[in-house]
Amino acid sequence: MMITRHLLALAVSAALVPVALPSAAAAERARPNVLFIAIDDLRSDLGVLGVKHARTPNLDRFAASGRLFTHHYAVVPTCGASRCSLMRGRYPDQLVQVGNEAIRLTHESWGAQSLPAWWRQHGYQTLALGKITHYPGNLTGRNWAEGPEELPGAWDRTWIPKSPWKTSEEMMHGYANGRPRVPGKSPAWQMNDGPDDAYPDAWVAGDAVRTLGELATSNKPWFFAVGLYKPHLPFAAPKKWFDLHDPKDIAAPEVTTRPADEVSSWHPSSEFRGNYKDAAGRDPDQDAAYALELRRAYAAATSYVDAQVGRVLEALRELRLEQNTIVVIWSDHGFLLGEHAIWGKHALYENGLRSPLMIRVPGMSRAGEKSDALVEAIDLYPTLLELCGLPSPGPLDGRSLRPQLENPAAPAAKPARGFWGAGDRTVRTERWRLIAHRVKGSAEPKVELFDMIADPHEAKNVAAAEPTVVRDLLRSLDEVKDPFAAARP
Ligand SMILES: [Ca+2]
Repeated sequence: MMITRHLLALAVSAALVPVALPSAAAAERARPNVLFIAIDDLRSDLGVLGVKHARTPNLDRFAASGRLFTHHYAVVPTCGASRCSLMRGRYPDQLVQVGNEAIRLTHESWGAQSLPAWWRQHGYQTLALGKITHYPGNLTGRNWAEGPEELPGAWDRTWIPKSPWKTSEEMMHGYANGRPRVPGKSPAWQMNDGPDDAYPDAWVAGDAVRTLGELATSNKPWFFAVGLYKPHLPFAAPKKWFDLHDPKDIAAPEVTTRPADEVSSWHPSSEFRGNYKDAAGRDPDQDAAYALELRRAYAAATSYVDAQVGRVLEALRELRLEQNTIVVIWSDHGFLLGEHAIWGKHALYENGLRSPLMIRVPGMSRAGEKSDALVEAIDLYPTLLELCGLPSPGPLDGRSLRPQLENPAAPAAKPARGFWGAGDRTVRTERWRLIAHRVKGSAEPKVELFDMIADPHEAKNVAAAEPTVVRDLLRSLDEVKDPFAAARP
């Protein structure tokens, strides 16, 4: 099977030289399937990334069969906006696209060119299971009663599993055996001495396995998006996944001090403090034991979601779909577990934006070697266009990762950018991270600059000592459209 062995070469030549293909029908049959697995709030705590306490054998094994991007960055450190950027292949270009309502409130102007809609228009079946856009089930089915579907017309099928949780919101913030979250009262972590299906992700994985079985007999190429919910808060998992993590092995955050107020884009962890409460009233910034409990629970929830990913990948293998399926595993952003005295995302620091991305293309060269190039979530759209041999819907901000898929040493095409709040922007180069924090009523931002090589945990703001670097990086922020332009003085 020349076609499947050399899928990458074929797809690339199809994109560049469409006349070389024998016929449109043959091209459609030759098109690869895409399995896209989205994990929620998973920071780069993987065994394969050298994190000692991590127990992620399935993700590690997958990395050994594809390309792991060690420096992948979300564009916005919150679920809805990060997923919006991925679905568009674009940076946010208006304020609303920096929030969780990004897709629901702006899809009318771009939804027909969204990743699933575009694939669907080009002969793919498109399916979304679980949390893919912001709202689980894409606001269909048992929805949040908040309005119309997020991406109408993009999916042939979009759904959440039938499970003990009554609504998609309960599923997203679910406790064991169908219990919903009570905002402000529920604990931030939970351990249940039961099977994997005590929590929602086992139900998502079960539906994914069944659906792959149906797709295996399809004569149409498919794009199947599987959205898992963990390790998003609450950090919950069956006891067996906690048992993998000896409390002695869990380390404290490296830098726990809050950055200096006068330059800081720091935030007070509202999602964590507003929605969850420790029964004993402990605060993780004041109680080191509680901080370690939370960090262990996050690791356990990560091991739990890793196991569910493993079930889906094993089904793909057993169904003999691997040779014609591109697999992408992605997390929508990172999470700060007490670093900088933040328990949450919603921050432009390294741990808020950096998250795992792995891509496996059948027949790829140098599988298992990592790419250290700086890449962004918006790069996935043009990458998949090229791999699937589809035309581009128009200008995209992302760049295809084909160079890094062919050669893991290929350099980054651009720096990584990030956006948050009502005017904060960041740019990450190989050496620096600059964060420009908007000050209301002033044209001058307050600046944090970290030397990521000398100071990878962002302990020391060196902006005052590096005026030339600051000037150049502030200029580079303006190389892409400012989504906050309308709000600036
Ligand atoms: Ca998320």
